[in-house]
Amino acid sequence: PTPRTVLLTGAAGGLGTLMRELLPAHGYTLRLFDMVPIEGEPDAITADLGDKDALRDAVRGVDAIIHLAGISLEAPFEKILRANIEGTYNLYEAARAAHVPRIVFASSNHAIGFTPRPQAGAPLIPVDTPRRPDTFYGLSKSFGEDLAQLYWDRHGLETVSIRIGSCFPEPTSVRMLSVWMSPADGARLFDAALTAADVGHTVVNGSSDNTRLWWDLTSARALGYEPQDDSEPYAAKLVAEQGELDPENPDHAHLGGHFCTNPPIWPH
Ligand code: NAI
Ligand code: 15L
Repeated sequence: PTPRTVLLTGAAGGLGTLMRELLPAHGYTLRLFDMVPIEGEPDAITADLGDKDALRDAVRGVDAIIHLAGISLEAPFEKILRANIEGTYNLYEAARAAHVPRIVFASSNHAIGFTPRPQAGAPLIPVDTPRRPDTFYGLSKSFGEDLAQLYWDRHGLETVSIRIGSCFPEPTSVRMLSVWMSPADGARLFDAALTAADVGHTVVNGSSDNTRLWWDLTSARALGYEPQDDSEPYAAKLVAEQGELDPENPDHAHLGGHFCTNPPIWPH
């Protein structure tokens, strides 16, 4: 059956706010969860992913979960460990205990961020490319994908792991022209991930059908995703401001962009 009531974790964040606006039109009723309160949403659950009692109550009776909550950029390892690694484990345990059949996991391009960006005419990055996290953040997404595989193999809990490129209202860099996912395409991909039959654990690359695409969208399309948008209308302005990507610039060499070159944030 088509899932209707969906728990949205990370509902207060940038992507969560966009999906709160867009997913109801696809027929979903959302239950909202975030550690920060959401203005105008008195029924939202305000709790941390470390709060197992709150998670047990939050997952009760939902048809599926979209898991966005967590640290969305590089941070010290201990913080990533708590929010993204332990937090995602806590959510999966709550879902397993409550027999929630499916989770859509917000993975990231940074799980494979050290993959060289394809040069013009080269094959697109396939979804089964080896994991090459570019940060502790990307490592936590790699963990989440493996956790999802474990919960499918052991417990029959399905997941679609979406390696999101850059989902913002508009692309803001030349790199983003290649990995941008328009919010409307984001909602289409979440909808496909929630409704496709028999996904087991499926990993997909998540972006619009950009002219300058770097990765392969075949596994996303196999879920029924039909992207409608392309970043190219934004290209002339961004290229005029920033120039084309420079093959000699290490910030431009990999899928993960400057995540690969920013000074590491070591544990402390
Ligand atoms: P964001 O940082 O705007 O939102 C994350 C939300 O999670 C925040 O509202 C925050 O309060 C909440 N959160 C953080 N730690 C929590 C905890 N321990 N317990 C409960 N809530 C907690 O990030 P954004 O951009 O909305 O991304 C959402 C998800 O999608 C993240 O998991 C991010 O890693 C992933 N993603 C997003 C991309 C994008 O382009 N926006 C690209 C790739 C992945
Ligand atoms: C991500 O994983 C981040 O959560 C988001 O803020 C962007 O930085 C995005 O990747 C990106 O690579 O542009």
